[in-house]
Amino acid sequence: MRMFSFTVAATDGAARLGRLETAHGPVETPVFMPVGTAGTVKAMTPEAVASTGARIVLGNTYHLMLRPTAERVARLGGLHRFMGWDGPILTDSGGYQVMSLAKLRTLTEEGVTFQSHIDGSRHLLTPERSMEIQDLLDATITMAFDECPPFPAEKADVAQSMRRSMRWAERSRRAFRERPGYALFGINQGGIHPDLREESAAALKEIGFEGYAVGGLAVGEPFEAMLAALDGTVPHLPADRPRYLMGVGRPEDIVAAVARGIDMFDCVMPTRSGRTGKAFTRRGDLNMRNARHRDDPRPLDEACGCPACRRFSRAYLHHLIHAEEILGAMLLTWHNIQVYQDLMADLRTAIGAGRLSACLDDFHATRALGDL
Ligand code: PRF
Ligand code: ZN
Repeated sequence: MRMFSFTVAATDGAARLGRLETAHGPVETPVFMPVGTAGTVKAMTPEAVASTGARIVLGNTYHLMLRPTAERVARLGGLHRFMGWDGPILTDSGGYQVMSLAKLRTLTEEGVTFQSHIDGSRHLLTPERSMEIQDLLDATITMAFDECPPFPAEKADVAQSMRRSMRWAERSRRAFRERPGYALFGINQGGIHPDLREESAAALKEIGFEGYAVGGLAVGEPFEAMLAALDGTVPHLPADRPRYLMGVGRPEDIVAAVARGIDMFDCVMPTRSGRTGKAFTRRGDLNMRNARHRDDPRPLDEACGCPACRRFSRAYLHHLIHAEEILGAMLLTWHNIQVYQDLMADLRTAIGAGRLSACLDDFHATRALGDL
């Protein structure tokens, strides 16, 4: 049986080049995990996702418990078989999505009751039920059940919320079914308050997890505040365990967080914005709806090896997006995931060679050139 492990192969300042070993294969870090909320990375086949270099995807407790239900996924052999992805899958625990998507939410010490955004049916999500659902899904990496306070919020409220999340983290650890090659990650909370972040880190370390996530960021606070919160959190997390910054972010957020010691990321940005016509390139972001692309025979990004860039012009992609053709969403999603995976590969190479700061300078200089 393959055991779950994390090894750091090289460091460069606070940044680390690492490797996760899991029941579903290895993952090199720093890593970006495409979001596959409802059992699909939207507009992508699993083969297409893998072709970009992605080795781990994210799934969501909240969406899958409502439809098609965790019990049905389990009867059909688990989420890997169900969605045709045999690599590692990390699932988020549900609380965060309940707060942003569900109706009529009631939060108590026990957990959160809510009404489905799909059919209005009532549900209760607790740390124990979240662990059970993620186990039924056969998640490679299970996330502890937590609560993410809104921003801005009173410090006293953030403290109370964080302490409840730490009690839920303890209940999550107890309810989690241990299996070789599988892992449970705790989630640090505490908003932008360094003392609360440190208290949260100490509580999580005391419980003990295979990895540590930083939650509660990228919820509307300024970029500088997020970086300050990371600086006040990461040094308190165990150096020998993977660190995951949840829901982040834009390429510039990711490079800044990698330089501060974060190993794992997920974000809907490359997939969601791909479906609305936004393309990420090394020289910055392009809105492919814009009329300036309509006669442009050039590829989206000369340096990109994805099918959108190898075979098609900006003019064609502009046309597809304008005509609301499904292929437009597919190609831009593919391209955006490719850009994210190439960025992560560049960061890993740079850390391994001890030249991360040159890589960051290059990243910012290339974006400063702009498009055209
Ligand atoms: N908690 C969980 N999932 C999350 C977050 C969190 O705080 C965030 C915050 N950006 C994104 N996804 N469980
Ligand atoms: Zn491309």
